[in-house]
Amino acid sequence: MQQLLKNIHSDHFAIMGILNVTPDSFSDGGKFDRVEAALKHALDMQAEGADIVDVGGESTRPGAEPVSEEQEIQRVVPVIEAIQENSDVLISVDTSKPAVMRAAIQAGASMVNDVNALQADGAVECCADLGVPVCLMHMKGEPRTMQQNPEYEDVTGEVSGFLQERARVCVEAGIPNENIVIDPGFGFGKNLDQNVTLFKQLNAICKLNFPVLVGISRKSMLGQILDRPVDERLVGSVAAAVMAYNKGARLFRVHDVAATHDALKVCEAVDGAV
Ligand code: 7PJ
Repeated sequence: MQQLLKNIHSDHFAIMGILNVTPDSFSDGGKFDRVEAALKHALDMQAEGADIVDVGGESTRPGAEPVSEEQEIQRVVPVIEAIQENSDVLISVDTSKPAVMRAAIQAGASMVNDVNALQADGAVECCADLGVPVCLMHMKGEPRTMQQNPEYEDVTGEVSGFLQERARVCVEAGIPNENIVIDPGFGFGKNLDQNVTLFKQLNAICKLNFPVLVGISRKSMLGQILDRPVDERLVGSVAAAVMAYNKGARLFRVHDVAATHDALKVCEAVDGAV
């Protein structure tokens, strides 16, 4: 994982394929709930060009109820073990709970992806101790209520300030700079206007000197722009990935790996041309 992060500066990108193992996930609807189906989906995504598979056992969709630590571990650990036994794809765990981080890394994950930017008690110390890369994401509020009228004076300034501060806290706790990835958190406590403004100004986040990961795939901001249901947002999602690449993002958390991979290969080839 560390090597991958070293390689994604300049024009190179990496794709993180989404593997939800929740019964109420954003768009997989629990289809990949069982370990075997999850493993197959992970292998399919790797074949389509995913560098990382992001395994998540807690739904963070707006309005979702929290799950217990034990429940989350029971959901993600068997899936991570199965992937790690059957494939060399890198695995990240999408969680905010230190106990889940620890169990997941022990099972074979090599990165922590936290929508809560390691703000839970003990999370920063846990990741410093585990020695793995972390993705710090901005969210305003908490998933259950975050879409109820979020307000900002300057959305990009606030997101950027927050990410810099979280990165500082991580470095101070012993997580080296090169193990830090940042993410503006599209759709997490942001309305359509705020998401679009933040996207337009994504360069500002990319100037912070950490690799930037974006998660826009199939999100409701695209649904609002396109007026399309979640299963008809492929083209919009790929367009958004291309735009984010052009603004400096290099890590892409997506459902549709093959299509995104093709689009970004074109970006990379053009960007890398003399
Ligand atoms: C994100 C995430 C994101 C990171 C989710 C969904 C909602 N992790 N986990 N960034 N979104 N780092 O996939 O639609 O945007 S869950």
